[in-house]
Amino acid sequence: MTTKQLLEKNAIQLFDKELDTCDKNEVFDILMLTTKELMQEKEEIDGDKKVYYFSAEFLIGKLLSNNLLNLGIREDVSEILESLDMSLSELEELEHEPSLGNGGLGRLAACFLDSIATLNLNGDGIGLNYHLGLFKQHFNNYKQCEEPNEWITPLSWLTKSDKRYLVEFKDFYLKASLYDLDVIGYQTGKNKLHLFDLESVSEKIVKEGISFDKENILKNLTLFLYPDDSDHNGQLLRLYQQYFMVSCGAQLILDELEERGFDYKDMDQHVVIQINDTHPSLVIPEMIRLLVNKGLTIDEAIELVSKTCAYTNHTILAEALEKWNLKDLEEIIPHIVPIIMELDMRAKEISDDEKVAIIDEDDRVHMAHMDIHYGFSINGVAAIHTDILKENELNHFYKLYPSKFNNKTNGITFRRWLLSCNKELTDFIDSLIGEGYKKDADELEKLLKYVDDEKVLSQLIEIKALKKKELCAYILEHEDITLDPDSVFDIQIKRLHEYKRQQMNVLYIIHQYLKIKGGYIPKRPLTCLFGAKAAPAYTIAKDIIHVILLLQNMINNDPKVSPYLKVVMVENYNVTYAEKLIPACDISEQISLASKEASGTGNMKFMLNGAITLGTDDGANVEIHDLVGDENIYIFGVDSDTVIQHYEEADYDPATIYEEDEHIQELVDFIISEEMMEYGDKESLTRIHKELTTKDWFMTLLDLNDYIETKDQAISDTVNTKEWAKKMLVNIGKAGYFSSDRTIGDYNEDIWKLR
Ligand code: 26V
Repeated sequence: MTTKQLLEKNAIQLFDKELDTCDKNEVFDILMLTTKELMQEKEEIDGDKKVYYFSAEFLIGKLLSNNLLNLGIREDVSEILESLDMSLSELEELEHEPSLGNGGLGRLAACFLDSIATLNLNGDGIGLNYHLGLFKQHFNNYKQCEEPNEWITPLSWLTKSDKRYLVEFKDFYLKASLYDLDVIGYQTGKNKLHLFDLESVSEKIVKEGISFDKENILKNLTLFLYPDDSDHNGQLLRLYQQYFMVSCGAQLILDELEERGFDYKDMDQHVVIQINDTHPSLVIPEMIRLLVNKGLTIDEAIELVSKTCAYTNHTILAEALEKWNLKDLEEIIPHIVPIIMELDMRAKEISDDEKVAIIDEDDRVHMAHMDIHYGFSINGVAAIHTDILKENELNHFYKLYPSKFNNKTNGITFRRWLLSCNKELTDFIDSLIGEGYKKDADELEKLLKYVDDEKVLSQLIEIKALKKKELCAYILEHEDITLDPDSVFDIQIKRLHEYKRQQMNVLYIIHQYLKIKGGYIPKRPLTCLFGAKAAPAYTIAKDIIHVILLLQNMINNDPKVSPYLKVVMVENYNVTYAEKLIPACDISEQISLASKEASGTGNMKFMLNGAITLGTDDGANVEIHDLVGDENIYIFGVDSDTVIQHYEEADYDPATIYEEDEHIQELVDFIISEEMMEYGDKESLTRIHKELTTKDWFMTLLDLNDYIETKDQAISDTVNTKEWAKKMLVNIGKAGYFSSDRTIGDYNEDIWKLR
């Protein structure tokens, strides 16, 4: 049957109507069902060895357009919809975005699933089906409020499987159910994302905002991703979630091993478990326990699991490296404790250095340490990050196990971050270099021969202008703010965290505002866009959002300033929003304190869409810098060695900078000025002011002057459109390295060895 015939059949089946008499909502349902059916028909990828990617997050984004693209029928469907006077993009608006992730870590997992399937590798994702996922963000009174995010609709991509798993806790068992999502590769077969769930969970227990009874595990277990853990019950709930996920995942692996006809004792020949950050680390003791139950000796089980598990580290921030109190483990999963103690004892035989202990003197269990002792591979996510792990943060481990350490620089799937979100640029690239780059991203380099071709350069500028206009329309509709599409679009979109330094961007905006107030007329107007969610219990991050929203109100409503400067913080930033923002960006803000951003992946998405990076030599920015050269990137700030030295010597003092630099003082003090206090919350503004002038743990003031100067330079360079377009072209041409197909190829080559 042709796609059209399938749609017509499903119109009758669902609504007992002819396709061309259906309305938009009906056509959406018909299209969803048809796509799902076509995906079900796809052949499952198989192979002797299989990777299981364990992750607390899978930030998969909307799937309709992506699935159509990978099935190879997107153009077909677009034409059919046009004949019905509808467009794919308006139908996409009807899809709810799955809310199963928080930031880069979760989005990376989603890109990886896409690439694993595209490379025809046998590999599934393992995670949880959070009913309300990450909270939905609202702004009220210039502050972030959190609401439940109901994303699961009756007709969704999830398919309930008939598999059930029993998970043992101290005083009870829970019966898990399983929901599967098909993951289609680009013109290849399919894998699965397995999301475990608990049927007794109920959204009804959610009270005001996102508060709920944290002790009612039967009803709350899979409600939220990262439930508030600022109290003990919240911490225990996260532990319940983690163990539930890994126990189900481990049981699924063993079941599949048996179904595939393999002996448990050969697990390492047929299975790789990739542990995405430490949230799934309990899979190590759980798998050992299950294997012992199957009749293996503890020695055999430990050896086998150690040859099966590999760990990816995504951060050097100490507060994100998880440690569980042994007492809490005893309270929830006592049957796991003797295994962890055994693992700890054996690790202490290898080294008695407290720094590499699994259980420390305070009886806390260090999850990353367990991963490193009992995993066969430890990787960082960008070259500089892996170097810092080896030389600093995990140096003691590196000395013990040098050959376990390796780097896998992150990547992004070009299917979503170019082909889907920027069709105009995609078509233009196709017309210049053909379509080979869609399977082999390195072929983008062929673009470089056009670096002096004026027609090509002006076409690039035109496409950017078009995407900016589209974004303006979207922002007008969703935020009710009118923007100037001819202004420079400067964008910072990422989780809100002090180390990412949204506060530094804020100080630049104040700098620009005060200059314009003083009579300065900029050569080009500037639009500063932000998108970020702050963790609900992270006070300073919420203070930063408060400052941004106050500035937005003050600046956009000031007739003297707003023709030259506008600020927008978009509400509920998510994957869908990113897909609109990234193609429209001129300047990509990647301004973390050097050494702190493990990789970043937004930086890659922006580059691929022809934005120029303004950033520090941190994370994957370093590799972008190497690839495009000094001419095509704006780098500022102290380097990671200097930062690490400041921390070691504890000699950074923001108070001195604040006192000695009048301009910096003026900018920082503006935060507590009368203008800001008029609508602002005094407590919040005073707190962030104090933080910057006394602690400034992420050295904002140290890099501020260099940032202002470099950003001014970047903005003024946009005036020379031809030169700017050259930079755009070089960035696009050099982005091939950051395809997640390359990254997954590297994982497979060095770690998984699937074929
Ligand atoms: C850790 C924790 C620990 C306590 C519970 C809440 C929570 C939430 C998230 C995390 C993970 C932080 C690690 C993370 O997201 N890292 C990001 O990973 C990206 C993909 O590798 C990378 O591009 C970003 O630079 C890095 O910040």
